[in-house]
Amino acid sequence: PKAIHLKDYLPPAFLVQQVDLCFRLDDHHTRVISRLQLQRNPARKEHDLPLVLQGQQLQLIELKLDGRTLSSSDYELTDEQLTLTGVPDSLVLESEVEIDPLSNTALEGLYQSSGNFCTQCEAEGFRRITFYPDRPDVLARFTTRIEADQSRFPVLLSNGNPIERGELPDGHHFVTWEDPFPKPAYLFALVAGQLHPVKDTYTTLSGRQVALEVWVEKENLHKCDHALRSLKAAMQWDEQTYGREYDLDIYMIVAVNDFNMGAMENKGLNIFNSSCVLADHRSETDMAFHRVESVVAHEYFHNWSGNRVTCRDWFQLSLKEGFTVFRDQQFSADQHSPAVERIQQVAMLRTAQFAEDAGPTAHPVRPESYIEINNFYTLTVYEKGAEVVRMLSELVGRDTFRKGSDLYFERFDGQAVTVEDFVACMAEVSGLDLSQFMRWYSQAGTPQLTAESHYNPTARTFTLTLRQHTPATPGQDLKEPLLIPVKLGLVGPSGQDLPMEVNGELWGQERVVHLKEQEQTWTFHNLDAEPVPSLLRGFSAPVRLLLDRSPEQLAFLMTADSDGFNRWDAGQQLALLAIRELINQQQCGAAMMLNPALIQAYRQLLDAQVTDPAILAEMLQLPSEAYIAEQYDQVDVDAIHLARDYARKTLATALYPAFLKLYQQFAKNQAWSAEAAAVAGRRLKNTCLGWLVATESEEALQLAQRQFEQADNMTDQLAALICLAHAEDTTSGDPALKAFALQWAHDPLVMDSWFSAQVTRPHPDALERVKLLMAHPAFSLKNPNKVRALIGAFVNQNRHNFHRRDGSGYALLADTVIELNRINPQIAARLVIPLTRFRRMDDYRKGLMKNELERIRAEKLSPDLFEVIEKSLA
Ligand code: HT7
Ligand code: ZN
Repeated sequence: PKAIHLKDYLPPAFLVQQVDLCFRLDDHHTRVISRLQLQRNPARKEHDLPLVLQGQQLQLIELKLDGRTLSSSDYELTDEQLTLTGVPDSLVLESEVEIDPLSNTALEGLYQSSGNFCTQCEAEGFRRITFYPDRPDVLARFTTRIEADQSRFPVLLSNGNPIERGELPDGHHFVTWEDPFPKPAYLFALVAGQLHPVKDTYTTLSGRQVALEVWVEKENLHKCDHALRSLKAAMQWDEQTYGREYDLDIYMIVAVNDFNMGAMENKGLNIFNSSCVLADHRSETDMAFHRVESVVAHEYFHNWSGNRVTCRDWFQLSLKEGFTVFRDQQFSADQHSPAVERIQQVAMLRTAQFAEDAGPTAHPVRPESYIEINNFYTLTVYEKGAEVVRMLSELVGRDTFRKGSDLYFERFDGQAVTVEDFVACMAEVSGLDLSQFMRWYSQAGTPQLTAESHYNPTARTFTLTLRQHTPATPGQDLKEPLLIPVKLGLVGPSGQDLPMEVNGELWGQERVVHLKEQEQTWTFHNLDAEPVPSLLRGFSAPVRLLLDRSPEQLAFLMTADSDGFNRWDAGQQLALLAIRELINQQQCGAAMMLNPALIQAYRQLLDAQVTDPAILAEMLQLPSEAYIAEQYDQVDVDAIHLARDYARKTLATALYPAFLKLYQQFAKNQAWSAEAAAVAGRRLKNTCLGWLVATESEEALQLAQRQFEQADNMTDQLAALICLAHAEDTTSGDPALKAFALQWAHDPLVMDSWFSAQVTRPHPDALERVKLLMAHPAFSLKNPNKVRALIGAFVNQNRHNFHRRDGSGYALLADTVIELNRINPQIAARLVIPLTRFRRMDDYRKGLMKNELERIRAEKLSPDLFEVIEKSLA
């Protein structure tokens, strides 16, 4: 497979005005008849460029040019494309191909899920449906006629509006859909099957009625209300916040069980992984409700940021994804607690995205080359991309950002554009020079930000020096300084924000400073006592902050900082400090002793009046093993696990009565409600239950057992199940696991949680459980949700068991990846990632991991897996 480079971009040689498709659906022999009206692109003046259409796994039946049937000597056909030379400037190309949807386990193009037909065309799936210039800068109007057996496939859906329907011979029927908006082929969608709608309507700001429909299997009809409510909230929010109205008369969401990612924003016909649409409190947790709301909103927001204005090429993926993630994050912050939302986003970014940025597959937010674009739907493109947009909004200010986005949508409506086009709009409306800022798009790696400060009591000055350094990443040794917005404040001894004065200028109590050089110093005047700096408030830039702070300073900021995010972060850093001490003690062979400052800080949290249970629940989470590992160049997985576990047990034992009191307080009056206060209460209560069970007290296990039996909602039931299944006594969870499986055997989404609960347990038998459960009738390697719930959960969330010194965790992953390489290359290439992160492991494990990668490399690999394996072994 060969790499594609951004620098080689050329506009398409031909444009498509109109596409008319006809599908004759059949399990193994679907016919796709296409009629393309094509024209030479005036932007490509070169004479006689050939017409190149992509096509994969298509059996060509017939090809006609301007009505004349072509013979095989009239064109060149390979496994990847169809080339016609010497064609006129304007032409009609008709093709008929046959495809085999039932054998399609890659879940790209047209395939079947639970007996229903569906499509996934982003990024390059349309070429598996018909011959087409399958690139996002070719926008065309589509009509789609679908013909199928009426009893098996009563519902036939595609993009846009239905314009005709009727009966056909032999029990068949058809529906024709017309999408008035020109779109790239990656936004095409088709669904056919036995599905049922839940309907609603939305009246837009300008008074247009939009029909809303969520299509699901019959047994899931009771799980659609939350998605519909979320959709309406998102539609209203986008009108109010970005001035964006919906443009078609109908908006459909379809839930399917087999899906490679979360959801897909096809024009007017979103297709969703059922896990991101369905939500009922008896079977889905509060976290699942939140995911449904944010994914529904995300896909809806794409209607403008992605569909109306799309990407010129796939290198610009973050143009739509980074911006849309930023938009869905803003939406969630407005619907819930902004501080809690930010804490959860950053916790994920700092572990998973930072790890990606430090690993062998590190790439810029806008990559410069790829072999398989599916490998670039990453945390860097999505989450770091959203951080880059957030920084832009911080730099230009919220109101100006809105002006910039208005300009962007207006200027580029109906076009396929670049990251430069977006940033240029922000520069134009703000008057800022954003040329240095563009480096955020082109430089990979997480910048390190070092801070040093000095207080001079005589001069009453405080100097703050910030230094930036971005470590080398594969293929990028030298990094230039970035423009880093650092939001900061100075906290005085009694906990108040101090007014800041710099060079005679009054800055107020909070300011975003622009770090542009490698090193910059600011001097603050008129300070009577030494302040504690509060840096990077709200996590104003995606950087690693390196700052020496004492446990006392951190404990102080934990209560005094006026920034909610930084209060939480001070707690995280304090816990990290204490856990690092425990790791050191182990590594020197000393007995572990938890720093009393951490116990004291937790005691203070627990003793205070609970004003915000949601924030308190976040404050009471210890840093994850993955985040702890992120702090080390050489990772000692066992020491990390033991140290964190020791910290947890010590804190739990020391503070048992306080955790119990809080648990009991929030366990009262617990009839389920969707209210924010109830959600926060459940999170706090279940956090406390986790702490209580960590002590292994009989009382705590009984509380968990009682909660498990009495719960009227999945949040409480699953939290209790996990407590029991993860308890030190390896068998204490078995009866509950059994009962749970019996209760929920009919619901595949709940069974996913059941799989995960077992394979994330800390016990040494976790790996054997994975193997056992792979043979369970509810498990299938063909279903990505199952793969993620079982193998994904084990390798990503059970680090010390995955990294067992006998290498069996690595071997299990390699075996699975080899099998998946044939079934679903996209999923295989994602699943293998933990194995590629061997560089920070000890030499022995490094050797084992590399051996497994070599074993995979010896197979006949898909381009997806080839790219990841080659990069990691380079
Ligand atoms: N734009 C979509 C990205 C996507 C995808 C979705 C489902 C299956 C395969 C996919 N490949 C790429 C999802 C989104 O970001 O909204
Ligand atoms: Zn998206």
